[in-house]
Order: sequence, then structure tokens, then C-alpha cells
Amino acid sequence: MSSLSSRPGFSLDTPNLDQTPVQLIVNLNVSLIDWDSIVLTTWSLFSSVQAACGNMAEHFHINTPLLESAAMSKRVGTTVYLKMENSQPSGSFKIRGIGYLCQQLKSRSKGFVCSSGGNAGMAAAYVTRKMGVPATIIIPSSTPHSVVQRLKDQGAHVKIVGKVWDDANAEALRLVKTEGLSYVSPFDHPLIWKGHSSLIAEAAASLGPNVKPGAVLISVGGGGLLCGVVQGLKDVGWMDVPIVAMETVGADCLNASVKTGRIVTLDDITSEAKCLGAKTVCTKAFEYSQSNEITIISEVVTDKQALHAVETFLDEERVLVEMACGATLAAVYSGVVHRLQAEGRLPALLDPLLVIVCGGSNIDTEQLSILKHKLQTK
Ligand code: PLV
Repeated sequence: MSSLSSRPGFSLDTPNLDQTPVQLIVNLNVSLIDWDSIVLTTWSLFSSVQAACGNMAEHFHINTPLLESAAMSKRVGTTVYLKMENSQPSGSFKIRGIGYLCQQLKSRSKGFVCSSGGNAGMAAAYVTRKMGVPATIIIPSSTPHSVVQRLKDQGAHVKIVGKVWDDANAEALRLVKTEGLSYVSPFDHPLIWKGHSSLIAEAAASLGPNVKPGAVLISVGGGGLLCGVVQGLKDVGWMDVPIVAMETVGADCLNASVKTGRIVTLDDITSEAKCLGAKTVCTKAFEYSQSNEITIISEVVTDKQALHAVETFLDEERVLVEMACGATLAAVYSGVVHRLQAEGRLPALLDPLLVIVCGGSNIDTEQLSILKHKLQTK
């Protein structure tokens, strides 16, 4: 029997990926064990994960679980896999990209300033505390008090500026100029996209060599997750897998831009999914939406649909996520996937769906009932 650790260059002590080979073997799901082919398959998957992760040797994010959802699979008629980014230490996928960016900037930085709807800030506060570098997080007044407290608990200096993220961002850019702080965008930087891309490499490794998704479902705010997912799909050779990019009405800057064929800036953010509330999508995300190298299907749901998705997910999967994530889940619960199949934009016989459960900290039972009340009376 071959042993994993006897392969040249392979060490089960590799710091960032030490659990991956074990997880891969578990996920291969074989009844007759052919250890040589398992080791070879595992080795090639492990190598592609390593290649995709580049030099992200020491990182702050974790390899999140990939769970099969029986309830969602039943609804869609194909297997649904959930990439549980809500279980990241900062509560969302943001830690992947923000963590990587902060690591790269650390040696040149006397302190960071991050503008955020909440989750990029949570990620920045977490990683800067771990790195021992001071951080100022600028958030708009729409961010719940509980998030302000959690940011402070991470040791960050918190400033509340303006009504929406764009206002907070203007203040962050001002502090970069006046105080010489290093700017951490919540979504618009190639190093952020590289960090986010690791979630696709991980999902590919968990799925194993014989499973390729029929589509990836994600939410879009400023477009950083979208750019990271495209990069991840490139890294694992899945550029033929379409992305369903979900937004809510009133935070739909990508959809508005796709419809008009040029980058559009929204007048205001009227959605309650505040973490999708960038008025303008980043240029790279818009460029991907227009390019022939990948299919990006831009879809919009109402706030009520996003909230209904949050509640259904809580009831069926026993996991609480914020409305920004509810937009993705609504693609399943509100029939967007079925409609896209009926319209011929997704195949009728769909391969498994990969749903990125982006997570989010802007939610708790109190916030959930506030949102329910607000949206009932809207
Ligand atoms: N939230 C950013 C931007 O807010 C932030 O500062 O936290 N899902 C969740 C839970 C998010 O927090 C975000 C972004 C997204 C999805 C969308 O990601 P993006 O911005 O990379 O498209 C204004």
C-alpha cells in the first residue's frame, strides 16, 4: 500500500493544507479501495490546490466544509453542494481575499483603513489583530450595532460615516491621503481576487476528479467575489462552468451595467441587503460579464425573496446568514434556477450546483425580526 507521506515533496505537515489529502480520500467515496489510484488522484488534486493557492502558505482562512443539501437538491432536481463560507473565522468568505491582501501589504504598512458594509471590515479587523497591525474600519450608519461592537471586540478603531458604503469609502480614501494608512478595498484588488479564488480550488478538491458543477451560484456586491470565483474557475480548468451572479433590487449595480452595456452607478442603495450595497461594480467584474471566456448570468431578486431565503435556509439547514447571502440562496428557493433552465440559459439536465454560502455577520435574531417587520410594511 502506498503512503501519502512517502510521496516526494508531500508532507502531511504542510501548514495550510494539512487536512486536504484526508478530506479528499474521504470524499472519493469508493467501496473497493485501490490505494495507488487514490494516492495518484489525491496527489494531482492536491497539486492543483497548491498551484491555485500559490504562495498563500500561511493564511487566516480555513478550508470550509462542502455540504450536500438534501432539501435544496430536492427542490432543484440536481445535487446541490454548499460551500460553507459562513464558517470562516470572520463569518464570511471575505477573509480569504482581505487576509491575503493585508498579508502582502503588511511590511509596507503602518496601519490599515478598510471601508466596509460590515464583512470586509470584520475580516480586516480579524487579520490585523492577528498580525498586530492597527486597523480603522469605516462603515455606513446602516451597519447594525452588533457588528460595530464585534469590530471593536477585534480591537479595530471603528468610524461610522455616511448612509451607504460609498460614503464610508470616500472617508477611507481621505484617511489614506491625510494619515498615510494602507487602503483595504472590500472588493477591488487583484490580491483580493487571488485570495477569494482559493474557495474554488478547495471545492474542486472536495468534489473529487469526477464531479464538475453545472453552475456556481454567488452574490455580487462590488464584484470581488465574482472576480475571485472566475479566477478560481480558471485555475482548476472550469471556465465552461457558468456563474449565476445574484443581486437584490436596489443593490443591483452589476445587473444595471449588464443591461446597459456600460458601467452604471446607482443613484442610491435602496435594498436592505446592505453588504451588496456598492453603487458601482468594479471594472474587472464588469469586464468578465462582457467577455466570451466565461458565461455570467446576472439575476436580481427582491428583498422579500432574499429574506425568505434567509428564513428557509435557517429552517432547513439550521444556519443563519445575512441578506447578502440570501440573494444567492433565493436563486434556488425562488425558482431562478428553474426559470433559467426553462429559458434555455442553463441546461435542463443540470450537473450539480455549487452554491457559495457567503455568510455574513450583519444578522442575528434581533436583526432578523427588524428586517421581517421592515419588509412586511414595505
Ligand atoms: N460585502 C462588502 C461590501 O459591502 C463588505 O464590506 O463587507 N456576501 C457578503 C456576506 C458580503 O459581505 C459581500 C460584500 C458580498 C456577498 C459581495 O461581495 P463582493 O462585494 O465581493 O461582490 C458594500
